[in-house]
Amino acid sequence: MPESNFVDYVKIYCRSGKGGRGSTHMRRAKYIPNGGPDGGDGGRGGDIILRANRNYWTLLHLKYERHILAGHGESGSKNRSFGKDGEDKVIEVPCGTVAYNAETGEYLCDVTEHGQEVVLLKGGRGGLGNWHFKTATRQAPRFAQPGEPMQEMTIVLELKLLADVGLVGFPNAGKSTLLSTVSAARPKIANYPFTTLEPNLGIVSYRDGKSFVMADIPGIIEGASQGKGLGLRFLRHIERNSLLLFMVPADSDDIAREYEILLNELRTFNPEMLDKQRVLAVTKSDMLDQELMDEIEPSLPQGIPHVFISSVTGLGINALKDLLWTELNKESNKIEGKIESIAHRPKDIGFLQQELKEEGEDEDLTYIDEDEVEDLEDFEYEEEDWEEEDKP
Ligand SMILES: Nc1nc2c(ncn2[C@@H]2O[C@H](COP(=O)(O)OP(=O)(O)OP(=O)(O)O)[C@@H](O)[C@H]2O)c(=O)[nH]1
Ligand SMILES: [Mg+2]
Repeated sequence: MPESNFVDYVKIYCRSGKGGRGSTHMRRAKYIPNGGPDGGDGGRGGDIILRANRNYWTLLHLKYERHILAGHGESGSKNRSFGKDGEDKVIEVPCGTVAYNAETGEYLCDVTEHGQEVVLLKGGRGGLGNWHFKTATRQAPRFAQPGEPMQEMTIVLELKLLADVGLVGFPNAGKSTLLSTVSAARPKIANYPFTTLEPNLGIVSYRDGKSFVMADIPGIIEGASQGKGLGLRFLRHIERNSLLLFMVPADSDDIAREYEILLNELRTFNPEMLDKQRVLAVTKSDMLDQELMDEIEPSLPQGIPHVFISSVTGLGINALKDLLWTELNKESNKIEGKIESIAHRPKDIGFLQQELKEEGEDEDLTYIDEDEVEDLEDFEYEEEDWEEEDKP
């Protein structure tokens, strides 16, 4: 979806800063002929941090910043002076963003609460200066520690909207109309399929100042899991909803069958979607009279609570809100638990490559900084250099 501003999938390259090297300086001053080692420690390299920010709604801003590089630590210097720490880089993302390793598909983390931070890549520690290595038998160490190396990784960020109720239905079922009736959201509504091309969120006010969030997503059709219609990519936005509201219009030939088709597409996308609580709304019920409703009632799918509604006349809207509120507040539907169970899965590598291609995110982002190549030959970095006892 290149021309859309709703960006929910982006690949970026991240690199933390390397640690500054320790200094090997020897003190030299008038009247102090052998001043001994006084080389200071190198600074810490900057971290790459992912932070949830409720002021962002999409990942659009990252499309223009594909390379995120933290600062390097500076080298230590004479007089035991510390090198300056490298600058951390914070990637601000909307709440509900999930990060994966773009090469392996490994799940890295997600951030859901405003202000929540996760260090994606740690900056290298600075090397110790030579004065740390002075011993009784080694008065003038001419070596110091190198800084720890930087880390780099290409990551995929995926936004999964956090809403309480997700709307599921064929195109034209009246999903956007319902959202506009119960919330201040103003999604586009029209009498043709696929009016909605990107998800909309609305806040539904309930009694006594209570509220919940509803997500309207593009319609689903039979075969969506094979890419028909707009496919299933938008389903990720209702993956974390604790409740799914199925919407089938009153004039459908077979409501129960339409419901089964929807269920089946969801199952193909992710079987765990079926663990969620479901409610069925028979929409556009202003086209029915009581007699017709009584006639339809027995043919409705079993084991799922239903309401006849009309966004036009307001029929059943309060009953629907009551039902949604009650279901949402059942202990078993609390969103936290569901997030754990559903979002944290690695991506299969073949699937990931396919997905990157479809999203137009398969460009190679590898980053090489010419200035830095020269640094590597200087010294070998060894893990043992970093044993705790080396520290002062
Ligand atoms: N009679 C009647 N018509 C309705 C009702 N709700 C929606 N409609 C009409 O149904 C058509 C489709 O409504 P939308 O809300 O755009 O449907 P949608 O499910 O969001 O459709 P997509 O975005 O294409 O998936 C519009 O012409 C609406 O005016 C209703 O309660 N009664
Ligand atoms: Mg719509």
